[in-house]
Amino acid sequence: MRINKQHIADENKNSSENHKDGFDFLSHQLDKQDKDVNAILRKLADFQVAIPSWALGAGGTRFGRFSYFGEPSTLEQKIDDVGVLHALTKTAGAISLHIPWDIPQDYDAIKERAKINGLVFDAVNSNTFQDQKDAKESYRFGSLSNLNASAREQAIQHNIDVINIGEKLGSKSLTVWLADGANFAGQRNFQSSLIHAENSLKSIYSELPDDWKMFIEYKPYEPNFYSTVIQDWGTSFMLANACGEKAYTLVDLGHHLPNTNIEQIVSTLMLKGKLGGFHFNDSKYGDDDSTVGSVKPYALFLIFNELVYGMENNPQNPDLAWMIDASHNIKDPLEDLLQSLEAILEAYAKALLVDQEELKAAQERNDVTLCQEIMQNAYRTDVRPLLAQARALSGGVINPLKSYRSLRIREGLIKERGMNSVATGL
Ligand code: LRH
Ligand code: MN
Ligand code: MN
Repeated sequence: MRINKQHIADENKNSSENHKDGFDFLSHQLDKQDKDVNAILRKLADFQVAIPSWALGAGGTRFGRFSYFGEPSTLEQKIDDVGVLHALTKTAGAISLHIPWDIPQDYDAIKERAKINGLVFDAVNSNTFQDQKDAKESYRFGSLSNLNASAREQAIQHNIDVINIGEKLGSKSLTVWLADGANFAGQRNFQSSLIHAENSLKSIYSELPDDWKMFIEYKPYEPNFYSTVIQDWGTSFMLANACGEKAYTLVDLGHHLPNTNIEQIVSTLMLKGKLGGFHFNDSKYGDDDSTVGSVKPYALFLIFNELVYGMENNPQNPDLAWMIDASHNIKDPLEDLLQSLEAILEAYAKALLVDQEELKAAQERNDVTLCQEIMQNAYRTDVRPLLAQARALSGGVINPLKSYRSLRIREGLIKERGMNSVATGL
């Protein structure tokens, strides 16, 4: 089912009275604080988050996977699902493909499908963490850092193939995440692993088109549980510098050890002009990939505060590639993504409310209490009417989750695809 303008108008008619009350109250309050409500609305409306093709089916754990009814089983269907999110929110205008899970068969048809849904192709993601059917070499002992030169060559060539696929779709960036590492102490020589990884990344980088970027994602552990070759932002930053100016670090929120100060990492990378992309999710324990903002919303706000500061003060850092990287085992994936999009925009809107001038002045006076008050005042503001207003002005719905249910989207997908469809991917 395709959501059309009439659906949106009908949905908004039902919610408009409540929304108007909430928005009028909030914009009046913000006016009194000298906030430029229209400028905030424009920023919210412009903010676009890519949806990864692997988030549209239910994820799994190593113990099992429970498919969700009406899951998309083809790339076309995945694009349609992102189209649903975008039609409702006007915030999800891009899809990020994982190769080889989503190799297009007919490029023109795929591009047309994306266009109909108002989507562009964001970063393409390579996959050297699974052995592919009929592959000559195995990645059992690593890919870009494997001791065996021909396994490294195969992984390099895969990344080049992914760039070529992305070029045909209009993508402008490649994201590399390596599972390479060791499960046991003594298994690998750290230095030779790093040297191989660096040389392999340089070989991929040398094939990167001029107007492309390469994002290097880091992660401390999993699937390897003793050491990971690109374990932290420092290693990623070092490798990005070794590759060149089109290479950047990518921060995935779940890829940190507990209590890591992610906002400080963001700030340092932006100062150095090397933050390229961002993967949103949330977690309680490790790389849980749960709904954005569902566990640590204040931490997300603090991260956005640094992102907003960087976007305003660090012209040396390019525009960022935003993506949700989450995958679930039990919830309706589309409902979950709607919740994540809302949480991202909420944190962004709150960060936009931080009075940077006032904060700077309080910092200079070492008025620690006031510094904290300024942050918490912004955080405690209920900004949801701003999000709804930005969405409605852009042609989306006031309340996406409510409309998703009242338009019976999942029921329509089940009718179309059946109860037992299975998404490709994780
Ligand atoms: C690794 C990761 C990375 C991958 C995705 C499938 O944990 O977050 O971004 O490409 O999972
Ligand atoms: Mn990620
Ligand atoms: Mn991850």
